Amino acid sequence: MGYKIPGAAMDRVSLLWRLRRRARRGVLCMAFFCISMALLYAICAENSVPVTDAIFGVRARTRAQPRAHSVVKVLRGGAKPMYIDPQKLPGVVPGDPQRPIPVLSSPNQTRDAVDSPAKRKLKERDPPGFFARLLPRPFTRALETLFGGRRRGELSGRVGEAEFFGPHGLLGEVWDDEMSSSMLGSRLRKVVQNYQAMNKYGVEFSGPGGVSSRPKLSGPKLLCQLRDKVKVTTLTNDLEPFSSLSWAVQLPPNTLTSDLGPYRSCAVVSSAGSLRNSGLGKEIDSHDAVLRFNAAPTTGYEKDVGSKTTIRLINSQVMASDDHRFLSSSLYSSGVLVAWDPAPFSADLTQWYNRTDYPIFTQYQRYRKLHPMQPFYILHPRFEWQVWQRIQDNMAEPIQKNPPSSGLLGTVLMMSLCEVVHVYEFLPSRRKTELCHYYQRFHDAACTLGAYHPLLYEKNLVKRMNRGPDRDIYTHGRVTLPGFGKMNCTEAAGGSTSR
Ligand code: NCC
Repeated sequence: MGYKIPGAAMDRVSLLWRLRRRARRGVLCMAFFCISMALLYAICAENSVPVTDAIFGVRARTRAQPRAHSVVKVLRGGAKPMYIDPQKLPGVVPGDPQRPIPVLSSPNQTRDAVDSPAKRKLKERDPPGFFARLLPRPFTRALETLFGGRRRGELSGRVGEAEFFGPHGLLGEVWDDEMSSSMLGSRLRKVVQNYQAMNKYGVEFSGPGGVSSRPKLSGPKLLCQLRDKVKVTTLTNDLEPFSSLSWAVQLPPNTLTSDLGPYRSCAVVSSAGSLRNSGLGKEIDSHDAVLRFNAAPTTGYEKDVGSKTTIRLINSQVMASDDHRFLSSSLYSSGVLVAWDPAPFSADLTQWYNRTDYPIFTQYQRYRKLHPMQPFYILHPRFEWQVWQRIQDNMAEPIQKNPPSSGLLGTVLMMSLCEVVHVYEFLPSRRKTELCHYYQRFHDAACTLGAYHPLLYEKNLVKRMNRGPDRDIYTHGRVTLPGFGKMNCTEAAGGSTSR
């Protein structure tokens, strides 16, 4: 006689079986849902930033981004934020001080003569796999997203950031002065190209730049061009339309260059993450004047960045955003303040005054009431566009039609006040890292390579103008530039290309 399952037990077994079946279906549905979401993300995300920016404007998007995490502030209207596991950071790249640093670019090499090392590396990179070539791009992207291939290099797309910044990264050992947007990964490249096409400030440009046939000037000639064509100037209280406004008295009567300097030696301290563990603090403080940017602190970072701050150059976003507590934070209340805001290319002051990117003038007035004795200047927008023009004239491709970063503006400002200027970690040293700032913990290649600002090209220009050896860049992230007052431009005009 066979064993009979009693009715109640039978019910329980079938109930269990049904529950298990439902659970399995549930898991399958969830998996299907996750895969569809990942596919959707992979297909849409690549275009979402430029499209949102084009339709609603950069500020609308940045405002809409969550404020809780500082990573959203990586780029002034730049690329999508990314989150990276700090454990996966390439971190400090150990360098051998005894090893000669290969000179990756020489002042007079022409673009066509040789491919740059970065470009060569790009060409040598593994071709895409067989399956990757068969599958349409959205599917390969989806697979990358699903299996984590994009997590590290979200902004640079095809090329992970580790490949840019690591020991064998595309950035090489010392910045290559022919870096171009084609070397960026697909995502960052798209953001950059988007800004190259967008023209928010009405840039009108006709110069030798933007084409590969433009003349490539020697370092000394570039320096003299910069000196002759760029005038560092700030707003004064006698300038229209300010002179007729009730608060004009708050503006200084003289320009910054007539009030400050000359200094013998100056340091410009970028905010780059590669300043961490640099031990450069003492060296930086040994300069007669030190310029820092935006919200970059010194307290707690003295060993790496020093403690002296003579001038702080701040963008209008810092003045306006609640996060920075511009009016109340002690970070801003010592030294000389210099502020700037992107203005129309025409540098028409009335137009700019009526439509600033951020409320620079309202904040300026409030701050001046609280700190009437602190010197506080506002850069004339003509200056930012003159610097932009120098970059564009000397590049082989059209650059972003947005003002240069505070980094280059501050460097040129110091060149007009000092005999010699050392710029730290603007051109990344052997410590190069995707860590955005030395004082924050978020990672984004765009901080170093640019998105909104034409930072990539700014760095090309600075590399060409550098008078110091490549070793200084490699070990200290240090660039040496002569002050405008110390330049011998008759020699440069005679065609001298020597260092
Ligand atoms: O990041 P930021 O710059 O304040 O850095 C100051 C200057 O240091 C150089 N830098 C920085 C980081 C890095 N990894 N490499 C670098 O070479 C750059 O030259 C940079 O200009 C700016 O230029 O004003 C900028 O300001 C920030 C931001 O507004 C402030 O940090 C305040 O939060 C911009 N980020 C955003 O707008 C979201 C940044 O794009 C440019």
